[in-house]
Amino acid sequence: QKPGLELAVVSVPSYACQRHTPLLHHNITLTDALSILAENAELGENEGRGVAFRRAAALLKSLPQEVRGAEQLRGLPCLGEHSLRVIKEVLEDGVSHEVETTTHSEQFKAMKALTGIFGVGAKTADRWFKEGIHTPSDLQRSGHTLNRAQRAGLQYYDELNLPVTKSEAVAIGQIVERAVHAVLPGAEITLIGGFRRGKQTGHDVDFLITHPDEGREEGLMPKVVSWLEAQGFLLYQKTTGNSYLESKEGPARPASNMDRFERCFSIFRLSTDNEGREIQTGNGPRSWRAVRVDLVVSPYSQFPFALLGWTGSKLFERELRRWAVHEKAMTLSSHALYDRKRTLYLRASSEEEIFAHLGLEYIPPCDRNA
Ligand code: DCP
Ligand code: MG
Repeated sequence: QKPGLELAVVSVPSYACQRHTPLLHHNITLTDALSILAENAELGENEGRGVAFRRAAALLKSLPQEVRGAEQLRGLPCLGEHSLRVIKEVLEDGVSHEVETTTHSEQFKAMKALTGIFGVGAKTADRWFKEGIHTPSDLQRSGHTLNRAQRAGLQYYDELNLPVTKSEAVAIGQIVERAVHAVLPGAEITLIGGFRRGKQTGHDVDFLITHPDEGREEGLMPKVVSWLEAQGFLLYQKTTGNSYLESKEGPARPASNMDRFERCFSIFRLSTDNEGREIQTGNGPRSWRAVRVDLVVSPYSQFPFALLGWTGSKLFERELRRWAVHEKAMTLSSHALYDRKRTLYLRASSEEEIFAHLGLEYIPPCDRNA
């Protein structure tokens, strides 16, 4: 063994929620390759395969050094046979044949382009692909009947695929704050999702809204939306009510990973005058852009769970839930934490307390970039 080749790692824990995963890490080439394969699996609705590639990539993101040879991977968890094969190929040849084939495949390119339309999922995209629709323009010409979300997605396609910058997120935050305070003074607004983890860009901007007097937040969203609409800030919105209390399954046995908070999926019209950024359209440049914004309202007592559940990353969330079930016999959702052995709900007034309940070291948002 040449000195320096051995990674300075004694043992790496196997759940991503046990590790610190910073935004900037040392193995981008490898994680980019694995992410392409994960994405391809997800687009093909092969969730298990997607998760396996995501877990392997997350493991590499948490390593303190660059991996230079396959021998450095000995003893590390989360690296399945397929991921290892890809990693070795990239280490030896600089590229992986499978990754190259994937990125150049018509199907992958078309599925990415079509699911890049707001309101279009893998199932719909696949059906269209099989009809010979490969691009948003093909879809436009096809004369297919689209729902309201998809029509907006097509109309603002280019802009919505432009990364949202941190300063745009801050500007949106100021608008959201004005709207929320106009209809409910004292409400608290928190930037969540990727921006809370320290990302400098995102595909959307996510906000969590709550009020210290539990109950005051009920029915808040329609009022916020009316205010925003009246001020001309919304290009599209769809609000769904809170269905947590009516849901029969209860927080201990959520039917899916989707939470049941009052929520608004929207597209904001954001002025770009202060950004020095002009948006090019078919009708020439203009001084505003479309931005995807998600608003979520949580009752105060559920706020730490909502905050933890909405900060991500998606894999980090998945790993937290998996840890809770398999290692602690607990069920974690964005609403609550339930201890199945003691048959009781565990209260928490901060994210730190939830990690403590789960027997995990606290991982700050900036280290949840798994
Ligand atoms: N989330 C989740 N399950 C959902 C929706 C969201 O667990 N069905 C959580 C995990 C995400 C966070 O909410 O990290 C926000 O979702 P995004 O899709 O906006 O993801 P990010 O904000 O992490 O990334 P991006 O920069 O692409 O917006
Ligand atoms: Mg986001």
